[in-house]
Amino acid sequence: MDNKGFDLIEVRAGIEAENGRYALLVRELLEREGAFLINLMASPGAGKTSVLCRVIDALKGRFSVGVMEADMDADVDARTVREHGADVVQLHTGTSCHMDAKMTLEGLGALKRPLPEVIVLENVGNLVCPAEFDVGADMRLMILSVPEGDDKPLKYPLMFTVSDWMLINKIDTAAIFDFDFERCERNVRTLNPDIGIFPVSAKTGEGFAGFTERLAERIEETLRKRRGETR
Ligand SMILES: Nc1nc2c(ncn2[C@@H]2O[C@H](COP(=O)(O)OP(=O)(O)O)[C@@H](O)[C@H]2O)c(=O)[nH]1
Ligand SMILES: [Mg+2]
Repeated sequence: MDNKGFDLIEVRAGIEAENGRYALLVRELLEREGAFLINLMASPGAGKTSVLCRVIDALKGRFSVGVMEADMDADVDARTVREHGADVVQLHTGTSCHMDAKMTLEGLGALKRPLPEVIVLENVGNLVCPAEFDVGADMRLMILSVPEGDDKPLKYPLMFTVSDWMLINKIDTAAIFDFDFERCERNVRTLNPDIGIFPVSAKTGEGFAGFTERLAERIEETLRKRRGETR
């Protein structure tokens, strides 16, 4: 007890340290098993599952693909994804609005062995909490959908700051929502100058060929290193 008359314990720091230890275990597992993990994050309804189905279709001829579907309670997305031929586990997070590294490690433990070469974690729909937790993924991929507005990076800066790549989904609706792509990019690049930005439509398929090609190259590069191969 200090002179304020009560104890002050920084629980947040403890949570972060524990999460960091589990994230390290996730990275070691991916390294050992030769797998690439994508942490897919977005608001509810932005198009995570729709994008995921297109990504599975594009990658499944080239890599084995697995999915971890995180949801507070439901399992509709797991069924949709299963129909696209990916090995899938459903993770119920209960009252938690995000996945942390410990839950991710548990999810990886539930996937078939050998682990799929590409594993996508569809995180809980939320732009705040998932941004705060490093789950040990190789890539943080976020989706902003056109109806959410080109000023969303200003409202939820952390998500845009920590992501490696960003998809702007639902570009088929751009005219209706008066979405300004240049303004959006300016807002994002102020926070994260190096972020990769890919405008797509999971509905029409526009933009997916270029995006999935770049994604496959990135995955291949990492997996080659994990297999100890040099180019
Ligand atoms: N117009 C349009 N609708 C989309 C697109 N992508 C997803 N949707 C619709 O948006 C809704 C939410 O998509 P879903 O993939 O379930 O989002 P999630 O909650 O982020 O997983 C569904 O009704 C989809 O059909 C798109 O590119 N264009
Ligand atoms: Mg979904």
